[in-house]
Order: sequence, then structure tokens, then C-alpha cells
Amino acid sequence: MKKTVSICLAFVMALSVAIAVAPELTSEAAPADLVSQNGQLQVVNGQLRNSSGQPFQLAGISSHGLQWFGEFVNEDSMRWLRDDWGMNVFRAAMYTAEDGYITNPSVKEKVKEAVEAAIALDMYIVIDWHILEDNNPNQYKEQAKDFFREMSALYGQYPNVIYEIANEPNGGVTWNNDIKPYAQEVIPVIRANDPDGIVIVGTGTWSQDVHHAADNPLSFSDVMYATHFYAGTHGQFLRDRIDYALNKGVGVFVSEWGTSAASGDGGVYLNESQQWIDFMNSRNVSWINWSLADKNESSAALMPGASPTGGWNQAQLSTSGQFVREQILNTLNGGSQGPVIPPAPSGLSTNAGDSHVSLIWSGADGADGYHVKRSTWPGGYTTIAANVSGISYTDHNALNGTTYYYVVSAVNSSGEGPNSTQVSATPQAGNNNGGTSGDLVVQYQAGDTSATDNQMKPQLNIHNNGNSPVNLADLSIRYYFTNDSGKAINSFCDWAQIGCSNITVNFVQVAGNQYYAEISFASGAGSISAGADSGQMQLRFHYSDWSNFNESNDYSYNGGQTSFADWDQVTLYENGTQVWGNQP
Ligand code: IDC
Repeated sequence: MKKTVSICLAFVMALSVAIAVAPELTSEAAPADLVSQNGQLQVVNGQLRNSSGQPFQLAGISSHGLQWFGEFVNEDSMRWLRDDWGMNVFRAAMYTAEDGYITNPSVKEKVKEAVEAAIALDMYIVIDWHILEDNNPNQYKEQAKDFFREMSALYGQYPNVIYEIANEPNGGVTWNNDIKPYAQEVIPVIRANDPDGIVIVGTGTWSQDVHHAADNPLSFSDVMYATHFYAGTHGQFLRDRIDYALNKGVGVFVSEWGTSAASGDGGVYLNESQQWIDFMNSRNVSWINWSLADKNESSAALMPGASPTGGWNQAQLSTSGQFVREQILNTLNGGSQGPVIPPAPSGLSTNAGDSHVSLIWSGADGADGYHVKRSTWPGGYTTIAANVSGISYTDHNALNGTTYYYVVSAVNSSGEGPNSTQVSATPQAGNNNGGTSGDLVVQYQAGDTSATDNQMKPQLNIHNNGNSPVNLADLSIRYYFTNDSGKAINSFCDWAQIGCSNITVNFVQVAGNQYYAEISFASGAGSISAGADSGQMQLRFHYSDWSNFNESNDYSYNGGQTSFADWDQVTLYENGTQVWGNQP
């Protein structure tokens, strides 16, 4: 009887927690830059503004050709892009030619899926009529009119939708002779269903001739003109054309750009891309990167084989993808709005010791720290440690024989994210040999902060949070890096408290240029007592010809960490079982 009552009470309390939390979740799902806050966008004096007339910027990514890489376009991937990349617009690129809509009309279903996902996710969505090989938009003008008639009829009432009616006219097609007349026929079709939706019109020479449109603009309101650039190919001349158009009060939208050369490959050209982004952001010009695909070309944001539904870690993003994600976060969330609230930490696990419970979890993107919460029943948690800076915690305030329930949340300056999945543990007297997972922590500092000199200097320490000693000979550490030039590498140990002669470093090739240094210990290294440290190990790696490394793309390198702190981008193994860190 008593048991039933307490379960009921727990259930009621859990329910009331859920009810109390619900409104907060709703407001979290609507950060300041999404549709519910900004409504129907408008163009005023060439500037994109929200429904209340404030200047407004969109930043996001485009699909690759939906006929080839449509699998990456779905509500899950778009939710991830919204929450982890902080983006507020997605572009569905529906090729007309090259097995696209003209010969394969079913690709339209993907466009609908993307639009409906964007509506559900409170994001803006560009419907892109992706002409390319078919250089003149008039070639399939009737199909374009039918398509946009249907899209605007279906979705015109939603402020989420933006129409891009001609991706990139090219091949001698001019604004005055071809593109403007085409737009004058297609836009009224859209306007019949959606009187105020934003329309982006491509310009000549693969959407580089925005100056021609600026000299002879359309008379419709809420129209913008496309400029597309690829950072390895297009530079100042094209920025000058954008300024020319903006100075004439004509709206410019960079609805496609790449970090690569114009082929979609080569580079990547991150310095040039940064210059472009600084330029666009300083002028409040909206931009969309090419492309969300795992194709083996440098402009693709994902590494080959990446999941089609999001959840990508850094290693699953290409150099371009990592850069673009950062840029979107900086552009939309770096200002007064602050960073996005971090997601729930994943992978929380416990290890029950004697009068203590050790916890370890995986870092959440964007987190500055973690709150550890506990309860003696599954709900109603109390915070037992706030703003923990690492990804582990040992609860020393635990009674043997009591079952404790734990969750962890991530926090940053914008607020606290949701709780992780709950885990439980019951400490027991004499419980010292149930494995040390969660008790051991690897700490790291960068011994030199130059990512491009001829040495890597990882400095490491193993801390034992448990209450029994751990044999160093049972442990090994992996430090992950890219061997960019593929040359032979030598290692040195400059100093180690346990004695350099007790440390062995082996370099292991995982795949391609992906390597790790495996650091293992001789029996002479001894053990780490409960609560104690291995002490510093100061390592140094260099190429046998002393040429320079590029550490900036090394998973385990963190040039910003110049004093010892927990570091989960190295992994630790005890008798072959991983007990710390996240593999790349
Ligand atoms: C490229 C793709 C590439 C594909 C090619 C042909 O990246 O994989 O094989 O199209 O369809 C554009 C176009 C865009 C191009 C991109 C890179 O809008 O479709 O994608 N690009 O070449 N304009 C300038 C560059």
C-alpha cells in the first residue's frame, strides 16, 4: 500500500514537473531569429526586414541537388541544423535539368517535405528552381509557372516560404533580354497566391550580374536579386557589384556561395570565405552556403558516409562544414542574442563505488559548464553541483545501499539546456573493483599554442577520482591528430613525473591522414593512488625532417587550453576498455 502511494506521488510530481517545464520548452524552440518571432519578411530600401520593420538577416545552408542528395533533407537533419548550427534558413535546391524536375517530377515531393519540415521547425525555407545546365530560364518557363503556382497555393499563407525563381542563368543570357521578362511572368503567378512572399531572382553569368538588375530592377515589391560566389574564384569585383546594387537601394541575397572554387571543389578557401562573410554581415546581406551533402568535393559540408539525419560531430563535418557551422553560429547568435542554449549532454553513465558514485558524460556543443542533479526517486532532482567545468563528477555524498538517480544539463551564457537521460547507481560498502570507468579523468594543456610550427606538445595528466589505486601499466591514452603530410613522426618525452623511461608512444594510422598517438606505460610507472594524479607528462612530436605541422584540424589539439583541465577529446583505456573521453 505504502509503495503504491509513493509511486503515485512520484508520478504526480513527475507530471507536474513536466507541466511546469512545458512553456519554457516552447519559448526555447523559438529563438529570436525564427519565423514565429519575425513573421513575414519584407524588403525596405533594398534591406531585408522582419514584420516589425527591424533589419533581419538569414544564414543557413542549401541542399545539394535534391535528385542526388535528397536523403539529407528531412525534418531531423533540419532540426539539427537549427539547434546545433543555429541556422534560420534552409534552401531546397531542385535542379530542373540533370535528372531533375523536368524529367523526374517526383523530386518535387522532396521540396514539399522540406517546406513542411521548415514550417514545423519554425524556420525560413527557400524553394529554389535550380536552373544551371538549362542556361536560359525561359527554356522551362511554363513548367516554372506551374510549379510556383502549386507551391504558392500550397504554402503561400506561411511566412516561412521564400521563392527563388531562377538559380543561375548563364551562357549569354542577359538580364534585360531574358531574365527580367521571365521574372515578369513568373512573379505574378506567385503573387496571385502569396501577395507578400519574398522572391529572389537570379542574375546573368551564374548570378554574378547583380549590377545589371540594379540598373533595371523589377517593379514588384519584396523582390531581391541573387549574387552567388565561390570564395576560390570570385573576389572583390563581385563584392563591388553588390555594393553598387545596395547603394541603389536594390536588395541583394547571396542565396548560394561556397568555400571552394566555382567547380564546387578545390581549396577550401577559408580566408577568402571569411572576407566574404565579414563583408556580407557588415551589410546585413543574407547568405546560404552550398551544400549539405556528403559528396567527395570540398564544398560539401559532410564527410562521406555522414548520417542523413543530423547528429554530426566535428569529425563528421568537412573542413567546409565546420567553418560554415561556426560562421552561422557567429553570424546569428554571436551578437546580443548570445550563443544557442546547449543541447542535453549524451552518454551519461555511472559507476557505483563505496560511499560514492562517479559520473561521466559526453560534452554538449556550446556548453560552458554542467549542472549535476540527483534524486532518490526518478524525478524531482536537486542540483548537487552547479557549473562543473569538466565532463565528469564524483558524488562523495552518497550512502551505501541507497539508489540515486542522476541527470546532467549543459549551461552557457544563454541559459540551461534540457536534462540528459536519467541514470541510477547504488553505492555499496567494499565496492572498489567494479571497474574504474568514470573514476579516471584525462587532463590536458597545450605545451605550445602555435598550430603551425614544427612541433606538437601535448601535455597530459591522469587524475583518479576513485577510492582505489589504479595501475598505470593497465592504462593507455590516445591523442588524435591528422598527419597532413604523411611523413614519419618522432616522439620525445621532455619530462614526466612518472619518469620518461616509463612512457612509450606509438603512432597509429586509423585511415588516410587520421592518426593517433598511443601513450602507454611500463610497470615502473607504478600506480595512481585514490584521489591522486599521474603528474604531468610533457610530450613532444615532430616530423623527422622538422617540417611544420598543421594542428588546427587535429581533434585532440586545443591551443586555447593553456592550463590543465579535463579534456574529453583524448581517450583513455583500462585493459583495453575505454574509460574516458569521446573518440573522434
Ligand atoms: C555543383 C555540385 C556538383 C555537381 C554540379 C553539376 O557541387 O557536385 O556535379 O553542380 O550539377 C553553382 C551551382 C551548383 C553547383 C555549384 C558548384 O548553382 O549547382 O553545384 N555552383 O559548381 N554555381 C556556381 C557553383
